[in-house]
Amino acid sequence: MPFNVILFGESGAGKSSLVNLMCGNNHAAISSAANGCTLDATPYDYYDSSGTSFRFWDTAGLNEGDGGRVPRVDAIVRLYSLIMRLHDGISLLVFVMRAPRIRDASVQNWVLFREIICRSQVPITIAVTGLEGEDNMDQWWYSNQYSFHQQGIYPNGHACVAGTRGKQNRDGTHKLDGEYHESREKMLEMVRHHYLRQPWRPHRVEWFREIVEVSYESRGRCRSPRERRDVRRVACQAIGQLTSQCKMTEQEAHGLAERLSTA
Ligand SMILES: Nc1nc2c(ncn2[C@@H]2O[C@H](COP(=O)(O)OP(=O)(O)O)[C@@H](O)[C@H]2O)c(=O)[nH]1
Ligand SMILES: [Mg+2]
Repeated sequence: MPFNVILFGESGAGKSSLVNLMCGNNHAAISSAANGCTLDATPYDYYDSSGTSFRFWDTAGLNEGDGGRVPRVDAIVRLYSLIMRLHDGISLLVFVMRAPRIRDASVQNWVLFREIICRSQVPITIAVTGLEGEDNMDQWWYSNQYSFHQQGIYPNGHACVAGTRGKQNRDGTHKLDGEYHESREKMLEMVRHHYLRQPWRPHRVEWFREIVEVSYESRGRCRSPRERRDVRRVACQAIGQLTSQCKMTEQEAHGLAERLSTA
């Protein structure tokens, strides 16, 4: 069974480009349009030279929602359904963002995936694209990591890359061929180094359903007082995170929790 690796991030960050870069082909559609072109999650299999198979999931972009406050609920729900669908479990999340700035929506996506959906059980790495102009792409991380830490973003690993080959030269080569090949090695090395050999199984996120039950007490099945306390604690924590860190209103958080439970 291949190990599932999910790439997520805003539209236009370079997710599809990085899937192609790692797989060494052009199977994932790349979009220069603002809306992006990946509507649902698409798997791309890659057989690594180390003998391991990976399944890279190119996902819909999580765009900023109304007023730029929350990631779009639809995109979140789609991603959550994907996670629930992956019965072999998840081995790695790759958060893709475009240099130079961490946008608010990126921070919220990070929190949502790492702390709320995966309960910190799956390693998350960052791939920063758009660094072809740097003399030393890797240096970018060391010059900027402080601002990530300030926002509570502590990735398990990082790769500073160029996800494009750039313009074609007259002889058929491309301007950024060197950076592109270097980036491919860095991305694959990051995946090989950080993926979970024992994938995290999605049924554990069952608790999200419980949030809904707790939100709508009358529908809840019978539980012992202790169980109820535990469920309530987890639910309050999750809804608290959705509201404080993802800047959702309580009503939005409950609405999302309800949609997730049926996704
Ligand atoms: N300059 C530059 N452009 C990139 C880089 N990575 C991707 N792109 C371009 O950014 C646009 C969006 O990329 P895409 O992979 O479709 O982003 P996605 O929406 O996250 O899948 C495309 O025009 C890519 O060619 C990069 O590292 N540098
Ligand atoms: Mg795409």
